[in-house]
Amino acid sequence: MALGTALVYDEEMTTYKLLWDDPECAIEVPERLSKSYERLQHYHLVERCVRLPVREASEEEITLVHSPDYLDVVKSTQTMNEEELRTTSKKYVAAYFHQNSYRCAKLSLGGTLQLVDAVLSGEVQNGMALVRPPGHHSQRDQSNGFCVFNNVAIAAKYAQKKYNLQRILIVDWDVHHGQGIQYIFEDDPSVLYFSWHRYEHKIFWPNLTESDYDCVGKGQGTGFNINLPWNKIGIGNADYIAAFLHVLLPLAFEFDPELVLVSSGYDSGIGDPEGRMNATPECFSHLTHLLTNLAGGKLCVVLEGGYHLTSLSESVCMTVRTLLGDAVPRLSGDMTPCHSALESIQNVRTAHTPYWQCLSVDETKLVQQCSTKGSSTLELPYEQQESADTARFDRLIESHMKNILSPAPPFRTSAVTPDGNTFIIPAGVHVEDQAAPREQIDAACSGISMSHLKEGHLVHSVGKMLTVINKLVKKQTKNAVVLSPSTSLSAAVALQTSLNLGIERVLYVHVGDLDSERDFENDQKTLFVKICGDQPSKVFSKYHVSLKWKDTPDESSSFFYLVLQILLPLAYSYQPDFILLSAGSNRSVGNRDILLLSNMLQVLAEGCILAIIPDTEPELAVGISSSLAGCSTAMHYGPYKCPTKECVNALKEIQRALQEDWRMLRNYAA
Ligand code: Q9C
Ligand code: ZN
Repeated sequence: MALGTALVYDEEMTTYKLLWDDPECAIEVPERLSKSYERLQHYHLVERCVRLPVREASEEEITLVHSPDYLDVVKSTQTMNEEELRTTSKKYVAAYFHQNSYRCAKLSLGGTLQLVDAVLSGEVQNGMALVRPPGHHSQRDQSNGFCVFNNVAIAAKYAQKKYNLQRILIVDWDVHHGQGIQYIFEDDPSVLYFSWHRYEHKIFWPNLTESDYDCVGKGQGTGFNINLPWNKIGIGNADYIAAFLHVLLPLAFEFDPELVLVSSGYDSGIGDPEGRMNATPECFSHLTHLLTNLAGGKLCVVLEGGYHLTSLSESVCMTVRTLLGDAVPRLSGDMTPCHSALESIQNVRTAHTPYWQCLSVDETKLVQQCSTKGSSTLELPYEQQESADTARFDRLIESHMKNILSPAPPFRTSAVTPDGNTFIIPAGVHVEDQAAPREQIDAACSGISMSHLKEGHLVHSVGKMLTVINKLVKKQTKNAVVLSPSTSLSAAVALQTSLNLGIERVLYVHVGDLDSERDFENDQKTLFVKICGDQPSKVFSKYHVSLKWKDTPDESSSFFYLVLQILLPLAYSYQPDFILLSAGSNRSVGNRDILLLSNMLQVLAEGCILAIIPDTEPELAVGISSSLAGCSTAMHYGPYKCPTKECVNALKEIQRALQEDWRMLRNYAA
């Protein structure tokens, strides 16, 4: 049975604030926390989580990262008057202290460590710590950027020490560079740190040379620090997803972490006065879901920045909802990464090519960096923009959320099983027992060569599948798994039926041999991708692609590469309404690869997936149905290895042929 999601929150962390006038610090307010929590209550998300109490971090924990002298300074602020607090605050950059700062900083860190303990002890699957003060800017002996103790960095050290972890991934999606985390781990290969950040060629705070893409780590840690600087404001959903698919995730899969920590700032979201970026709240659902396939789903999300209260709180809700396993909303907007984002993506990929196999196998890639360096200083047009209109974004985000949040269907997952064989399906999955009437089956099969349809059990399977497809279309069930005696045939019927029912865009992914190949040319209503081990890769049309994929036979898999570099970019570009995933015979990929695929594809089509599995493979059906039911995030898909050059170069051809049509395939600007 699935483990739960933890939530750490204590209103005591709202008991410190800025006491004097300082425009730089004025945005870091207690309401950031209380409003986020209120919103979680509003969506009934709090009651679905396992509440964890906060605790004070110990001095020993604080000094895992900070100097005893700095600890003494922070401690001394407890008894200071306002004048003394001001003087101490001025010693640091963009920092402020209050008499309760020390207590709250201990709770903020202690709360983070509570979350790490709950996840690593197996008490919960994942969770979020809603804490302040934030952490990622603070350094060994200094406060910085509203941060007092470096919560996430200390959490990583704590997890290494207490649980003997060898590999931890830190994902910092805050809009600022977490330079504090970088400094702490830059020579340490056991912690892979990824940060994207507003940079604008160094004109944006904290204005550091070492925030650029060419800062890849030092000594033993070379290659384990990934900086993705954004050189323009207005970076949005397509850019963030492209950064995940083309930079973070391939390296993260190759790294194969045992724990993922997120420095989760929402100042990278729309409306934020600091970030001025465009990512909508549901983008954070996507980012979260894409990370659940790492580290067996052990994911600790820890609040950092986020200063537009509506954007912040809706994005927090999206994150928690996704941790709980709810369906991921569709991403709105045109999925075309902008030129500046692609430049940054290209540059960081090139900078890291020497250190990561999955980048270096890519021979055809441009080896040059884009010349964005040095052009810096005088690009100031963004500073002249009118200041962000907070109220306008309030209304915009509120109406947007009403549009994208559809009610959960009565059933999450339905299953069609061979008669008398229901026991293999996990608890909570609804087993369909109503077959559609024979006339409907015949109508659904017209035009499809159905020589085997005389077989009674196939008729029965197709009949029940039709009932399930009707439920999918009517939003009575979110997704479904069908055990079929002939998956090619069932998939053909499912495709035709879904189109007849008015679905506009179907993504149809078939793994293995297909009994009869239909003609998909110019049928914009279907994007068909076939993955097989023996026929060469081929682009029949932009809507019909055949991919050759074969791993060298051993325990590890490189399938993540195909999913990240081809399938998800295609799918994000196409924006399907419905996904058909079928497994045929003679497959060249393993069952856990198919599970990874079905888990990853759930970021599309609001999770509306129909998986068709041979009825001779109940283990696969069990895996898929628990993945679809949102209760197998604990799956570990590794170990991983890199694909062969032959595979990669074949995929490269496909990527090149299709990237004008399907823009998320692009990972360079030139
Ligand atoms: N005009 C966090 O998000 N001010 N800290 C920058 C730029 C400091 C942000 C001024 C921003 C600190 C956790
Ligand atoms: Zn920030």
